[in-house]
Amino acid sequence: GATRTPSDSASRFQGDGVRYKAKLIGMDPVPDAEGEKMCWDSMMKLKGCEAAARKQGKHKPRVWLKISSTGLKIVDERTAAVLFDHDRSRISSLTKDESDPRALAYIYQHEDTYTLFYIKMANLADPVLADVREVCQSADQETPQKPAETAT
Ligand code: I3P
Repeated sequence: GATRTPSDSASRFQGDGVRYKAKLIGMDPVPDAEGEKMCWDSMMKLKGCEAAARKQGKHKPRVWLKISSTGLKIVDERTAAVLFDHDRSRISSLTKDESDPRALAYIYQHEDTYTLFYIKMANLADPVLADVREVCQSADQETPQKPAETAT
């Protein structure tokens, strides 16, 4: 059936979790943890770099995006090396690319620095966005950073 219970999703993300075929468009240092325009500008800048690289015959690195209960991992498809290991509690923002249904971006916070990761999925980004949201939301519930909203 289409309904997923919390225990189903918990097991889905346990251990290695789920993995999606993808390519890394690029990474960019950004000044803040979130911000629609900031993310958009950064993504468009990286898209420009991608186009310039392609003109020189370069291809985007092929990776696996692994989503598990601990967070995200970006794994080199060829060598299986873990390129990035991103704890879910430090993912401060997730953006759907309105210009490309296969792309997404997120911001990873490390100490006082923020880096935007821009990723092109082999297939549609929507199910991946839903998975990342699900994993990051459970992190929010464990370590609430904002007071609960009160009805007015
Ligand atoms: C490729 C085409 C693919 C693209 C690939 C390009 O160009 O645009 O769609 O993969 O990027 O090289 P061409 O049609 O001229 O061969 P994505 O859709 O995954 O971006 P890549 O070279 O970075 O893999």
